[in-house]
Amino acid sequence: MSDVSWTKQIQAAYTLAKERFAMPGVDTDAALERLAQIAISLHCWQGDDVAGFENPEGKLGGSIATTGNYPGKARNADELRRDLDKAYSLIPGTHRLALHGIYAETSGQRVERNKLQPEHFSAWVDWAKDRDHGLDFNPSCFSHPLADSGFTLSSYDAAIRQFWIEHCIACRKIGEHFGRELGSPCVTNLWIPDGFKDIPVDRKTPRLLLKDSLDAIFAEKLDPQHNLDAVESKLFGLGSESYVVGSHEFYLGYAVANDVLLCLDSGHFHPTEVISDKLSSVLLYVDEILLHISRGVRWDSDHVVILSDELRAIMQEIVRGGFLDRVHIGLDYFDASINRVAAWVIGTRNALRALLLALLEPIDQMRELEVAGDYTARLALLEEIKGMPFGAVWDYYCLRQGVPVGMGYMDDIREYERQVLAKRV
Ligand code: RNT
Ligand code: ZN
Repeated sequence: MSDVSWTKQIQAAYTLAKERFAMPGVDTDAALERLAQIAISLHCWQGDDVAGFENPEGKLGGSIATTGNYPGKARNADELRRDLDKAYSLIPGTHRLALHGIYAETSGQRVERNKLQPEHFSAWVDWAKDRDHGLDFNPSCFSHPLADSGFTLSSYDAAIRQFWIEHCIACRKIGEHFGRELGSPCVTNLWIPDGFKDIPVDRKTPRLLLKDSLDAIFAEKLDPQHNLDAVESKLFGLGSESYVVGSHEFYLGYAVANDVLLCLDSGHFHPTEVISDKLSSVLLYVDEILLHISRGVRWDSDHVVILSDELRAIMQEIVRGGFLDRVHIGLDYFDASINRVAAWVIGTRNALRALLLALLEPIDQMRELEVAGDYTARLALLEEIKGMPFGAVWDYYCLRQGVPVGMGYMDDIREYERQVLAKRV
């Protein structure tokens, strides 16, 4: 089929879909306009299996692991930026990038993590400015000799704690710099791996130590127009199966008491526990949330995001609750067994598709039925809207945003693989 008739078909399908959605009162044009304003924060670490540039040959540590050795991973910042450019070009809309401390560019010099400065990220800032990507940031409290004991900010060793406190303070300042330079607040998210493989006798002291460390890190107030602090919990990790210092209760309490953002990672809870149900509760008590959208599979918390029921439920909660301006949507997964650019594109497109599905709900009608106690009609409607012509709206959005429609993006990725990734040996 020629490009012209393909385009005409997509437009014709959209016109029909628009009419169909108008029946229950949904305005598809308005939904697409809203979707175009939402920036998802892509995670730089999918591009190189969380290696970073400090010691790319070093072993990944800290209860996170990648499996697979798909060829073509980015070996330096230029390659990573090039891969990211390719990914963004296949995703509709304008999006952000989340960096990690270990992605500093130090011109071959060894710079300790507690000495990192904004200048070590200047190439990232130039790149982001050029492309209108906001930046988010993360201290890297893993894959480092001072994290080998399994403890960082909650270590019994004061010198170890101090090193990581200094690293986190340095990262907040870098985040503030990003926010100021780019005119959009940087969410600086703190996650630490601290925990025990086997049953501890003292669950209390490491938490007291972590609380003190956090107080030291956040002591200096930074302008929220430039930097927003977030804290991320976890239930268990590889090697910290029995006890994680920074649990959900720990950080929920900390976020409420100290007015910082709570980061909810969808892979960090019990396998049957979902974060979609937490949003409306947590947002009663904290101003803003950071999401790490991920996909847990058995013991892994970091599979590529698919258009699952839970992803849809998360986005429904955000849209139905009117929380779009209070929830920062970031991604967090790493799969080294498939094309890494495709992993970004597939996961991000799915996050956007779930958002669009949520924006296309006849929410007034749904709510009316619930308030009236008509649960029969509520169920019927919820099932009925699953069959609405959503795909036609999504295709049209991709077309209008100038990115490939449908599987078209895989042609670009295959070509990029041949031209660029395959040559990285
Ligand atoms: C780890 C956390 C954390 C990391 C990244 C690399 O369990 O989810 O967010 O995945 O910071
Ligand atoms: Zn995470």
